[in-house]
Amino acid sequence: MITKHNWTNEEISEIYNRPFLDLVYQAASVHRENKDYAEVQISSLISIKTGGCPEDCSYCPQAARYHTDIEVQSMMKVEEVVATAQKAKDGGASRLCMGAAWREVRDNRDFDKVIDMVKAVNLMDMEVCCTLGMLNAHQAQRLADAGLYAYNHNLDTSEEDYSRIISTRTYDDRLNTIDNVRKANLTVCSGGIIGLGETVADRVSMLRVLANMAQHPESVPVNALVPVKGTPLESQPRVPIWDMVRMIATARIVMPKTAVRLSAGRNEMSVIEQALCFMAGANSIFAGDKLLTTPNPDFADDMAMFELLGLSTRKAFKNGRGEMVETN
Ligand code: SAM
Ligand code: DTB
Ligand code: SF4
Repeated sequence: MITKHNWTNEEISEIYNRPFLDLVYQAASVHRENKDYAEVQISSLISIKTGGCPEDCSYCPQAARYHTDIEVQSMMKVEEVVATAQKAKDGGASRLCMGAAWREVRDNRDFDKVIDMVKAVNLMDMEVCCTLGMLNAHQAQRLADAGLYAYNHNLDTSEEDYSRIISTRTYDDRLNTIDNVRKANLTVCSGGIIGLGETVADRVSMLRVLANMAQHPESVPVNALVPVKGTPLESQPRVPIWDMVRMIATARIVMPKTAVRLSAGRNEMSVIEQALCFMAGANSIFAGDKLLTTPNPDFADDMAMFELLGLSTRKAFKNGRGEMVETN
């Protein structure tokens, strides 16, 4: 199947709105043509700098301006990160994603420390990912030189809906960082959140931006909002599983070679619901009992689920170190 990069909203909307079982069937077929559908990538998250963020992302418990129960914590030590990475590796993770509650990276001692963390985890034969906010080209290159494999920077919602959710930066700021990440030859991880009160047209529009990138992101996380007390979105209703499956299936069809990650929200999903997401083309998860600040199923429960569903875990660097994943 040829990977297409000129999707229209109409085309994507037609896919998203197909009768549910047709949509899942088609997504499952695309998945089987392009991927080992029984292999799931496991990434583990670690919050290296928690809380106190100056941004106003209305979903985020780490924004300083909202009164959530998150305790602000200073940067973790490199040794602590290595110990956590080892636990994640022992639990079956092949990728470690280090997150910081920053608006952007600054060229200071904290960034030097992140560079040391990237080097240390890279030596453990794990794929290293960071999500640190906005980056300039030079900072992206420094991370790449340290051995970073992927950079996560989500679009979160559509361009049209962006200012309703975040006012302290623009969609173009987001796209610009993704561009800097690409130019440094890092793999791109970018996706979004559903359940923010967006319309189906917003979901479609966000998928169109991702699917029309000159090279598709190597991974696309689909997060279900975890409503956190104290944030403006604390009272949002839980995302229906049907919407989660539709979003995953549509992402799978429009970006056939991308790793589609069933991300935040698994703690509230049954194994059957998650099985439907895997059927619809999800082939990656975040595992470990915490996401950044909120709970997630623990490794043992996930391994039991994999056993039950006949899924296996993907090894690190299957497409080679420092190489782009397949041809997106
Ligand atoms: N500060 C950096 C940034 O915003 O890019 C990196 C960390 S930020 C917490 C990473 C991503 O977590 C956000 O882009 C968003 O998609 C996701 N996220 C944050 N809070 C969430 C929530 N309550 N539910 C679901 N996803 C959430
Ligand atoms: C992504 O798309 N989801 C992850 C990761 N990338 C950084 C974060 C989810 C955070 C959920 C809320 C929390 O635990 O703080
Ligand atoms: Fe800060 Fe990232 Fe949370 Fe936004 S999503 S408030 S940038 S930590």
